[in-house]
Amino acid sequence: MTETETRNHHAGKQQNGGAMAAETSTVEDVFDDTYAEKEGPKPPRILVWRNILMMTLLHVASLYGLVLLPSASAPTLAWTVVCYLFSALGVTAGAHRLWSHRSYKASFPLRVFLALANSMAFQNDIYEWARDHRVHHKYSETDADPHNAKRGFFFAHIGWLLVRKHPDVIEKGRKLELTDLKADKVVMFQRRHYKLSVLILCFVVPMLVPWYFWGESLLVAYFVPGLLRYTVMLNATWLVNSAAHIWGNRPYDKTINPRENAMVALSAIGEGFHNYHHTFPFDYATSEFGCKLNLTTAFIDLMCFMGLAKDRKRVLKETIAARVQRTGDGSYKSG
Ligand code: ST9
Ligand code: ZN
Ligand code: ZN
Repeated sequence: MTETETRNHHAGKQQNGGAMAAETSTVEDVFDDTYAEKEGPKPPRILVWRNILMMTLLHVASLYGLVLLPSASAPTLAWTVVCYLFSALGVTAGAHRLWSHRSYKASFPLRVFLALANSMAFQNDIYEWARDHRVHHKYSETDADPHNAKRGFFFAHIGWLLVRKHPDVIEKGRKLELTDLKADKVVMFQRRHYKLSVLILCFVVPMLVPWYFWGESLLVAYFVPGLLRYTVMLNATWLVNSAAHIWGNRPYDKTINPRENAMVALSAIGEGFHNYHHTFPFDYATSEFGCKLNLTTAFIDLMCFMGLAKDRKRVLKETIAARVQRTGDGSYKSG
């Protein structure tokens, strides 16, 4: 980003995010243009060998899962898709749109459902996920962003989980207002019992269901709906941080890195409209176009229809149009 672009970036955020967020956002997810990266050399990169080893093993085991895929029965394949979608919703509708951004309200039973789904996703507990995600929005593409995409595709994708965090992530994260998360009994219960819930929901349940109900071999049941599903879902999530911060159009704000990326939206069940999302982080649909390529929005709508959720926040059409005119890159298409 050039200096002029950086200034525009900040100006764009101040004019839009600042004013609008004061009215519509109840959490600290709006870009903070007062933060400046520290001068001088960057802190050394400290590798975390345990994570490097575990992630390598997981990906190698998932390749074996791919080899076993042709020998999985049809119900096992269907179950793999169910586990993928269930765990993905725990991240998209749960940790992301509900707990990080408070873009809608969810009843107690729905929060329990989403917390269980979130444990199946094994992406850190909801509290930690939401805290990291709020720093990601507030200090996007700076040293205080946990997966700062300026450090390249690999770092934004998986590298950030393999090294110690930049001290600014922790320093800024500690100053965030997180009382809403601390006050949510479901979030704190999941945090207290996180390891056990992951063991049961991410590994044991996906494996035992096909074995018990339709006689799938334990080998296939462990490697396909278990490990392969988990790895694909992780990579689909990480693509939002890597690909959707690098490739795609910027119809809403050309001064920020996040992009509209349809492929990412598809695999991440609606989370690839990332230029829109970083421009209007409090919108429950994370996209201007509702349910289009956006299963998560359809799910939240269904929950509202069933009386389990309410108060979906949305951005006015006129506000979007004005923003497109002011800061868009000219690629905007309606619908
Ligand atoms: C995973 C997460 O994959 C993926 C998140 C992706 C986010 C995507 C967002 C995109 C939008 C949404 C799209 C959804 C799409 C979904 C599609 C689904 C198909 N603030 O952490 P430590 C404190 S996880 C304040 O050890 P190190 C911390 O509390 C995968 N404080 O830092 C602690 O304090 P204390 C599985 C913070 O040592 C201290 O600092 N999990 C913050 O640098 C040290 O914390 C893994 O692989 C903060 N932000 O280690 C594990 N951060 O001591 C990965 C930290 O007082 N994690 N603190 O308790 C780790 O092993 C480590 O965190 C580390 C850093 C090695 C990465
Ligand atoms: Zn982002
Ligand atoms: Zn977000």
